Amino acid sequence: MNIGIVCYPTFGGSGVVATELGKALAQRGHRVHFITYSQPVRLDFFNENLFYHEVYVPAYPLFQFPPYELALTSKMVDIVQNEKLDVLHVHYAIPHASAAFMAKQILRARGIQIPVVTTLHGTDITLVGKDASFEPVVTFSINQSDGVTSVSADLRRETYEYFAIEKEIAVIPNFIDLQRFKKQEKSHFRAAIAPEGEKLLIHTSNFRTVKRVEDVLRIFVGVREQIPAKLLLVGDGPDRNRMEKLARDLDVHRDLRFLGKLEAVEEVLSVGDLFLMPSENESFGLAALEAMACEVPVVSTNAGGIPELNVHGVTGMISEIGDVEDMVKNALYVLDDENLPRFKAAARARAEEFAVEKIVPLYEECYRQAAEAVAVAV
Ligand code: GMT
Repeated sequence: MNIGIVCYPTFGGSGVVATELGKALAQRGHRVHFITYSQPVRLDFFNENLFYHEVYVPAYPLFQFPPYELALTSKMVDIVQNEKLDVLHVHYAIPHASAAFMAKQILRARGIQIPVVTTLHGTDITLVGKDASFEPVVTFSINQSDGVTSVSADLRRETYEYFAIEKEIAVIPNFIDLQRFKKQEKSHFRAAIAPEGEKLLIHTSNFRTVKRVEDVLRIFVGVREQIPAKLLLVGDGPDRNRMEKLARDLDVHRDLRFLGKLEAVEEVLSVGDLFLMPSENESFGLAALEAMACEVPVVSTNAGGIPELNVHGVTGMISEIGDVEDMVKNALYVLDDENLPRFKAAARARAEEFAVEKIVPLYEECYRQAAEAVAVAV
C-alpha cells in the first residue's frame, strides 16, 4: 500500500509510535510518506520505501497564530493526489484528524476518495481533547474517520465516556522493536554510575506535570533511606528545573543524574534495576514497555492503561496515584535480591507480547477495513 502518516515529529510517545510504525511498514514492503513540520526524530536512516514531506507555514504579519492546520491540509491533499496514497493515518487527534477531514473533502471534490484512520494516543483525549476549546472538533473528526484506533482499552473507555462517539474504536497497543530494545552489555557504564554496586532506578519522561516527577524523587528518597541506590532521569521538559532544585532541597542531588534527552535510551535502560512511572495519566506507557524490553521491572501507578501492560506482582508493582509510601514499599520489594531476577525475566517476557511483528499487522488490517468502508460508501 501507499500510506501517508501524519504525526508530531518530536520525542513524544505518539510521534515515536507513528515513526516506528512507518519504519516497520516500509520494511514490510509498503511505501510510507511522513507528512509533518520537521523530520521525525527516529526517522534517521535511508530506506527506499520511506519518504518525508515537510509542512511549511509561510510567515505573514497578519498571522498572530500561523495556520499550521491549513498548510498541513494542503500538503495532505498534494501528497495523496500526487503520490497516489491508499490511506492516510493520522496520529493524535488535534489537529491532525480535523485536517485530514478537510483534506478528504477537498480530494472528494476532485474525484479522489481517501480513507482516513485516526489513532488516539492519550492526551489528545484525556487532557486537551476534553477542553471545551477543542471538544466539538475532536468529536466530529473522530466520527468522520473511516477507522479509529486507541492505544489501550482504558483510552477507548475514556473516549466513549467523554465524547459522543458513534464509531467502533479498535484497541491496538503500543509495540516495541525487541532487536533494538534488549539488555546490552554496559558494565563499564554501570560501574561508573553505581561503583559500590548500588541499585539503579530509572525514570524517563517529558517532565510534564502529568508524569509526577516529584513523586519519582520522593520514591527515590524513601528507597535510598533503606538501601544504597542511584537514580537516572532521562528526558527534559517544563518541570526539569523545579526537579533539579527539589533534588538539592531533598539532599539527594549527589545520588542522581539528569541525563537530558537521549536517543539511545536503551543503553541507559540496560543498566537499570527498576523503572519508575508514577504518572497521573498514561494511556499506555510506552516508556515502561521500553524499560521492560530491557529487563527492567516497573513500579507504577494504576493510571489509565498502565495496568494493561504492567502486571502487578509479576512484571512490577502497581500503586494508587500519589501513594509515594506504597511505591517505596513496592520498589524495595522488587529490588530485593530474592525477587529481582524473576521480576526482570517476567518484564522481558511481557514485553515480547508487544513485539512490533505482532502489532503492525493489526494496523494493516485496519487500513484494509477503512479502504473497504470507503469503497462501499462510494
Ligand atoms: O507521554 C506523553 O506525554 C507523550 C504522549 C504523546 O502523545 O506523545 O504519549 C502518549 O502516547 C504514547 C504513545 O501511544 C503513550 O504510550 C503514552 O502513554 C501517552 N501519554 C499519556 O497518555 C500521558
